[in-house]
Amino acid sequence: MSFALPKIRGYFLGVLRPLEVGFSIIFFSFISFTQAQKLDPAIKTSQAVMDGFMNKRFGMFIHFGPISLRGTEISWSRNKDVAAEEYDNLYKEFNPVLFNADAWAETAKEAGMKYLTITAKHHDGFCLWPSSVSGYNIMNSPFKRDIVGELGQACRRQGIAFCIYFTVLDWHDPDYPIHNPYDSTQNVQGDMKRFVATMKNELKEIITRYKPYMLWFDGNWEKPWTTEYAIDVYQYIKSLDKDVIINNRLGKGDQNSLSMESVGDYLTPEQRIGTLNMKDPWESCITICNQWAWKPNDSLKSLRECIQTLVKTAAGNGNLLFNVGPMMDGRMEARQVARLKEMGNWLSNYGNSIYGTKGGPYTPNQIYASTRKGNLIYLHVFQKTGAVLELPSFAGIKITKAYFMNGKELSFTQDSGKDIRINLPVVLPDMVSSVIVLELDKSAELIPVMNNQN
Ligand code: JFZ
Repeated sequence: MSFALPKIRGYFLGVLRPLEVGFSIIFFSFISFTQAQKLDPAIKTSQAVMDGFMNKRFGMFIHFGPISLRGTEISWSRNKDVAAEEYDNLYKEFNPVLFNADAWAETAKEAGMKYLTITAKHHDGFCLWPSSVSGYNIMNSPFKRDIVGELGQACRRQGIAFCIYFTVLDWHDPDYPIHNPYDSTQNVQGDMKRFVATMKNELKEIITRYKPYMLWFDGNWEKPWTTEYAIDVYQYIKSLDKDVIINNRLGKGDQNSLSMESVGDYLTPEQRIGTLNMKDPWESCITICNQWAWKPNDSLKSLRECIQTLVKTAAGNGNLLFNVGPMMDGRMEARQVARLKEMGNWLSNYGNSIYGTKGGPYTPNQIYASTRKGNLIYLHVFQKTGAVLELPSFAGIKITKAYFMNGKELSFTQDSGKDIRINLPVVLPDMVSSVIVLELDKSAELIPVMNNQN
């Protein structure tokens, strides 16, 4: 808004001489201007819908497209590892014949994931659905099948909420002014008005045809995209489906906060676990390997790292969108599928300590993290540092019982003014993350967040 304000100020000061009048007009025009820049709160996604989303805690992110033929990063390798000319022609060979939507949805289900987000269109502009708006789509590849549609159906069969990733920048579309993020001399005039009109038509197709639960926007940082466009698109989406959830990368501004500039419902820290936040909903997107799209022999995170990432995310009151990049033949890598299954096994034992919980009251650290629900605190212990686990106490609330989840009771002390002390056995029951349940005499949600360090 800083770009438009001087204009308004100059105009009014030139016309109206008395200073106070001038200032009050500047003030009021500023107010009305910022209001024009803001979303009508009445159309924002409801609290009930957001609560439903945040209760899910664990979802699958899928980055997939013709670039899987090269094994380099989606969109970002265009003009870098792969010449643009070559990259933009990969779709002619894109034929993932072993793609099986049910297999992907089952893998997500078995991992304990409750939602799934597919890159319908990434920054390279390729559409994984049969779009009547853009010809650069899956029907012009040898595969000729609606990957987005088949996956949406499979997710519904598995009871997984189906979500769609859609970028607001498109380095392939001639109407978009930037074609090569690495070389500004290739920037052209473009036609943002027409580009946004195209985008809205694509979104209309996506929303009416696939009924996504959530839209995961991205690519908001480049200059041609403005808050005005973001507000316009948000309003447009809500006119088609008032309940669709929208992440905060539709608007400009920091992905890690909900600011004046942000247009969207929740924060999106990337490749890191978000910080504990009891106020703003958030979702960390993190890769199971290093690259978003499939890369041969990419290093796979250990089960320990996968589980602790999920636990620390829930303990910070956030969701985890865990990314898998399927191979060029349409299958997910067996070792990644196996890792996801291991996560699902852990969740089948300890899922109650993750789904539908709130984060806190303890701030996650190297030794432990906690979640809470009703009068229970779920204490996740990652490692043992001695025979006793010491935790800062809370006032006015008593622990009535402590036990390992699905296991034996533990002795503890909670004396006023002193730390809580829980006596641990010689060996913790779970190698990756052991869960101790603390039963309280009041709601655990009454406890303020504790800034415990270790
Ligand atoms: C974005 C995408 O660019 C990335 O490919 C992936 O889809 C991820 C989930 O989201 O990540 C970013 C965002 C911003 C920058 C780089 C990667 N940036 O500003 O350099």
